[in-house]
Amino acid sequence: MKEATKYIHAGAEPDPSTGAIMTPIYQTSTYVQEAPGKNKGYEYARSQNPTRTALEKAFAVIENAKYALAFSSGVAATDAVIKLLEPGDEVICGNDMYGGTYRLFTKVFEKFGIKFIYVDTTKASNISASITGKTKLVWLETPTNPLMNITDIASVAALTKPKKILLAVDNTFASPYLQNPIDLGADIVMHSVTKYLGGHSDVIQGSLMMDDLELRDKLYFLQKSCGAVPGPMDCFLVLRGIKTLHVRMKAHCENGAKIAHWLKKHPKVGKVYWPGFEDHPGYAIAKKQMRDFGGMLSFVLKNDSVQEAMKVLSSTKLFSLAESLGGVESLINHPASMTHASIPKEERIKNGLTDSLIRLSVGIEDADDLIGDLAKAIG
Ligand code: P1T
Repeated sequence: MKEATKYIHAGAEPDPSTGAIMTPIYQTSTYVQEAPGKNKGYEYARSQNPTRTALEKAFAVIENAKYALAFSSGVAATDAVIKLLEPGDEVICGNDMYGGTYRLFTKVFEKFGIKFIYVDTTKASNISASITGKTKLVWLETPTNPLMNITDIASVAALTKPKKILLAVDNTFASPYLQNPIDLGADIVMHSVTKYLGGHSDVIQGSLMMDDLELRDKLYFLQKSCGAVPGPMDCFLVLRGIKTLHVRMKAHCENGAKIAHWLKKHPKVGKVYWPGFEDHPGYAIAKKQMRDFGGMLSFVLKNDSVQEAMKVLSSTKLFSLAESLGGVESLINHPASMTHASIPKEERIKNGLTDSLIRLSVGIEDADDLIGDLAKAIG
């Protein structure tokens, strides 16, 4: 099935009771049973909900996975993956990642005896050097948030598979339209559905996709036991969002490329972080494992002044100053004080996330209008 058909028909079956083409919002907490234990496959809405079932089927289809689970947020999905582990287990993860993931790892799970080792995952040798007998999981973000670093998923899978170490990839920045980690050997794909999958900045949600039934069952057990499930209205909104993913992503990529090239030529702009530049260290890998380069990019001003960066951040009109990304409208963000504020300053700076870094989520407005907005703000 070609992409456009896949996104529109993923998980979509007419509703069995009415034929409704869109799966209804089953706004119910429980289901009436014919006799104890005799039911139609739905018992209690924390465990199952038909709107969520339709969405989970769609999630699996769009990531070329056999199974998928929906969670109440991206961090809830990540939380479920880490809960597969036992005290004493070790996780190798990237040194550039969403601040909330870092906070979950360091502030919540470390105290339960799980050890996180942060390395530059763009070099597979850094991962192999950190593997011990206790390593149970490698957690990758690619492209990373916010520095747009690229890791070769297939090379990392070649390291983890023979050692039976789980490989999970946070595919939020790419979206399934640009990259399918399961096809490259990952065991679990995670999405902050809040972003490109929802696509309209109106939902907080997360998902996990996987091929292995035993792994699915363990994660389903955690989903229903810990209870971080999305409501049916949110599932409906995401079912609707997915239908236009391919159309939106094409526009995000086109606008992202135009703005990245424009910024690169701007006399006041310093480094631009975008994997579509031929001189980006991850360009060749991005070209191999992604279908295009996406709508996320970061940059610093040439004079690297935090004060000047703050002026830009508060001067744009079409780019709204806000956390989050992946919606149809453009956003501008200051990672150091906003999305990545929970990472200690020394850690951030050591890994290249400076106080003057500006991150853009390029939306699907007219590119010339977006460039005009940035031109005025940069001056
Ligand atoms: O916000 P939530 O749906 O819980 O997803 C968390 C998350 C996980 N992974 C990545 C790569 C993310 O970017 C996020 C959320 N990020 C932002 C809110 C942000 O502005 O970067």
